[in-house]
Amino acid sequence: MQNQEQLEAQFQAKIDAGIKIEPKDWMPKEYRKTLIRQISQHAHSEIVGMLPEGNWVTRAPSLRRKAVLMAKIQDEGGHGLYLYSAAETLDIDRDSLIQDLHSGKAKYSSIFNYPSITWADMGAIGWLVDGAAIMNQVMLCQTSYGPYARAMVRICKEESFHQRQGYEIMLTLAKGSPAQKRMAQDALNRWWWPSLMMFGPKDTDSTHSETSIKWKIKRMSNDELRQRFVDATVPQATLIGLKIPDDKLNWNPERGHYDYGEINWTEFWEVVKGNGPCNKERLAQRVKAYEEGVWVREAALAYAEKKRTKSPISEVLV
Ligand code: BYC
Repeated sequence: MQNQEQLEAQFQAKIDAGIKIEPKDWMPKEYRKTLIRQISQHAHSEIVGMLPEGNWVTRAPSLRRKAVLMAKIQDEGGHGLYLYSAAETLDIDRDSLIQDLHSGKAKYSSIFNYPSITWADMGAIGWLVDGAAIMNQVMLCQTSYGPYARAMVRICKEESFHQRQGYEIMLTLAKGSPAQKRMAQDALNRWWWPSLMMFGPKDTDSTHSETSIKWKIKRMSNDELRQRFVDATVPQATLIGLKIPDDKLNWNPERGHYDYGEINWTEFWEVVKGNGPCNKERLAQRVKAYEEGVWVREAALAYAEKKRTKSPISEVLV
């Protein structure tokens, strides 16, 4: 019989050797807890993240734009479902995770508490929000927990299409009439800073990074990923003639990176605490959808039960 210390040493050796941890493997309680927290928050973000874009389905400017937007929103719903499934492999049931979201106990990404007020916001969300998400999620394809890493591979492929469709909306608006260009610039102005906040608090204020990096749940720190996002996105804005709303933004040849201004951390923590512009509205919409979907869940369960208990004679009679 091995003691706790030996088990932990073997676990860390596996992580260091790049061997994936699978659901039935031994893992420290804290590793399991961290994964449940992060994967479920990620799943909630995908599901709540459908709302700002859902706001524009009926008002998309063409049938093509509408079809693409609907496909994207459906993808986000699918991502939420893979991620809930990945979390369930850690011995937690989906219903309790959803209850934690609805009660306000579980977090979801701060970005989805901002309103989507013009069509250009659909471009900015795809370009910046999905762009930030990919930066983070490409790293998560290498995460140490097998089911999470595998879910991320498919999610990243879809996010990459989402980012391009958003950028294409921005490009079209930026090349359009002066009013359309203003609309694109206004969306960039409003979504830029919240997108940088998606990467989480700065490294010195991040409570989980050190352990998560040790366990290779996270492979890079919040600030490293944020910097990568800034470096990749600034040239994209320049290419379509839009200006990043940051007077301190400057290429730093010594660092080989862009320097950028200070994020408003007071705003970030207020949004995380539930006091952002749309927190209450978003949660109320999710709770309402859940309550209105009771009959669907009951019907699906009744059907599954019927299939399980079906005898050959009842099959003939049905
Ligand atoms: N918002 O120690 P830290 C999408 C919390 S959706 C809210 O650095 P960690 C899409 C953090 O939870 C994809 N809370 O934490 C969908 C912690 O609080 P707790 C979204 C935040 O976990 C639809 C505390 O602050 N992506 O692509 O090491 C349409 C301290 O932070 C935030 C993911 O979910 C925030 N932004 O690192 C379009 C990626 N940041 O839990 C697109 C998966 C931090 O102790 N998640 N907090 O109460 C992660 O990679 C990590 O969880 C984070 C934070 C980088 C976000």
